[in-house]
Amino acid sequence: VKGYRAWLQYSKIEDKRMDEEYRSWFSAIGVAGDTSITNSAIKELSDGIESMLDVAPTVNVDSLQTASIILGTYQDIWIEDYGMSPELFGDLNNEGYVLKTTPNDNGEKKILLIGKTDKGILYATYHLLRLIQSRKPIHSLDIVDAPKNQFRMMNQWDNIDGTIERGYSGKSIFYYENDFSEDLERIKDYARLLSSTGLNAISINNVNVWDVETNLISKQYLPKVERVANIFRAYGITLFLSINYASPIALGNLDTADPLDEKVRAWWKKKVEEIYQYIPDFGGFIVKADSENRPGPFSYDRDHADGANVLAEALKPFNGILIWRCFVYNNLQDWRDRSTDRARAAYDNFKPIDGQFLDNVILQIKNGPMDFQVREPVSPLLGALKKTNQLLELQVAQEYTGQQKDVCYLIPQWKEILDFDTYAKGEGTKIKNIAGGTTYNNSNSGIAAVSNIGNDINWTGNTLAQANLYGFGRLTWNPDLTTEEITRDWIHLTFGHDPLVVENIEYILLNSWKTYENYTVPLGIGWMVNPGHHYGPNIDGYEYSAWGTYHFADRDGIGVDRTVETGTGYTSQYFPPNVEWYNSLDSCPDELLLFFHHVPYTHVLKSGETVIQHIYNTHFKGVEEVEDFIYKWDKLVGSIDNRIFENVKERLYLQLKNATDWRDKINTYFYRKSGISDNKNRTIY
Ligand code: BDP
Repeated sequence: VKGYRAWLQYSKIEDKRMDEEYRSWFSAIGVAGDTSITNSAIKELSDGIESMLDVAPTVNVDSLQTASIILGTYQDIWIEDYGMSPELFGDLNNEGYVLKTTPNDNGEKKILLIGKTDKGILYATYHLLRLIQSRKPIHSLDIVDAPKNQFRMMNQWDNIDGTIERGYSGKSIFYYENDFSEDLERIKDYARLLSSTGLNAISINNVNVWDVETNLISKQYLPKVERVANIFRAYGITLFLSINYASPIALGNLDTADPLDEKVRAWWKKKVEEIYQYIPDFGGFIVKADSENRPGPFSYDRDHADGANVLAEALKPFNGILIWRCFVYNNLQDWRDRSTDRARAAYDNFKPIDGQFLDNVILQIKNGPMDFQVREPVSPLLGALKKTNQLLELQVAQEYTGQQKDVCYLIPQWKEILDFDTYAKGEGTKIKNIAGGTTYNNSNSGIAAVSNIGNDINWTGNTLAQANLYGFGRLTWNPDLTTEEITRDWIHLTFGHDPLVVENIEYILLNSWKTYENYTVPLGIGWMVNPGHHYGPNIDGYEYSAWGTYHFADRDGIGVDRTVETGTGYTSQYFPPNVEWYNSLDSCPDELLLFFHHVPYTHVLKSGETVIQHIYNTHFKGVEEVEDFIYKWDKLVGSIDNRIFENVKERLYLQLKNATDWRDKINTYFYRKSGISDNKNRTIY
């Protein structure tokens, strides 16, 4: 099924000339080394080639002379024979590779896939397969590539009962009715998808660890965790688990989980030793503590550093990593008290303890200070931690961005985030440099994201949402890739090369984030969603509750004053000149205006429109744009797989309904609040 294969279609090459050209390169595969990762590479390569070119190259272990495709690490292959110097590999990180085709003057064509380690061989293999699927020439390849981020991680929010927190594409592929799923093929195919984009780490259970999931680190489940770890290992992906901070109480029968208690410390040490007996290369733990009612060190009057370090210390002898999430805020705040501001929370909690974490701790920080809204400023904590490892957290799952019913392609958003200049170490200190570890010389850093897959046949509910998963991986490997490159690649790999197909899908994807923003929440204010499930409009849904997510709309104006002088002072958490840029009404960018300032509806934006007119205009426009998406999609009937066509079409109509609902509710609400009519006299109820 095409939807299932996602971007690993390996469709038959129909163009005769191309087919012959490609074929001439693939007669025999020679491989040096025999690890589970090289075996995955060979399998992927043979299957891919056979499926695209109808040839089944022979595979010869350790006999490279006769081979036309050579796979190995730079230490296992006599690379000088092929004009490469070992120094080339000296500078390359452990996952890097060289993909090279040798000149064929003597009629001998050879493709070399040489990794610094076996992981590089696998990434080179996917690269080569991608080139062929994109119909790119391969006769004079000379590619040296390596990932720019050390951790490239996927966080599953799967529960053992098979449900997925914020899952929009069926149930878990990992668990079934309170046990592990027996469908290991599906997990393997997921590993292939992830590793083909360059991801190298995964946590396989929800960050909210409830009673049953607490047992994942017990004998009851560890053998099955091991089985899953083995699958991912063969694709270069390291397995992590989310843990319950109160495990010493829940599993160890201790009367405390106080991180400074000797018994607790000893318990974690033993527990970690036990885990490593099952999984010798276990990645480590991810922890959500003292957040949204999850237990943590605060109960014992300890801070987050104490909390994290006890675990890090236990993991240290095994080179394990402790990932501690910074999504910490008071979710029981009083909406009438404007002195607390949820946006401030991550920074206020963690900045003061910068430098107190062990070096195998990484703090995982959401991209924005609130929670994965369609538009947020970048979290000021990123870059502010100068002596602590950090991991950027994104959400591929479309919790607040249409839940995989609505199309919302997030690569443009992530590009903006990665290219944001924090000025943490002067001009040019971009988020991508911080995540990449170059800014502060972090050995442990990178990017993680909440997964958007489930057991739907096409993985992501809406087939177009596959593009977010694909793009996340590619961007995480190399944040310098452009949105257009990634988008094109994804379309070619998934749908082929029909120009109209490429053009229309590209159009829909590239415009979808802006469109989604147009018909939902204006000018960076966020929320206004239905509480709980977070789909669809409910302007005051969270306005008078304890979550800290307010818009403060009244008859005169709207927005949260986060300035230093009259507001919450949140703007001061940025480095200059960003402080001033956001703090001053004059320079604050339109798209974030209401995040930072409370203004009258008649305030004139940089665009020249008033706030109220902007609200009306964007909401009418958003719906029209969805209609346009439907028009463009309909043109593709017959040109793409019918099942995919119908799947997306059905969802586009759901999106239209949603967009209309948003438009009508938002426009009506603000019309009634402000009493100001639309200057184009469109119907507002
Ligand atoms: C919010 C989700 C909630 C998660 C939480 C988190 O609504 O389900 O548990 O983030 O990241 O976005 O921990």
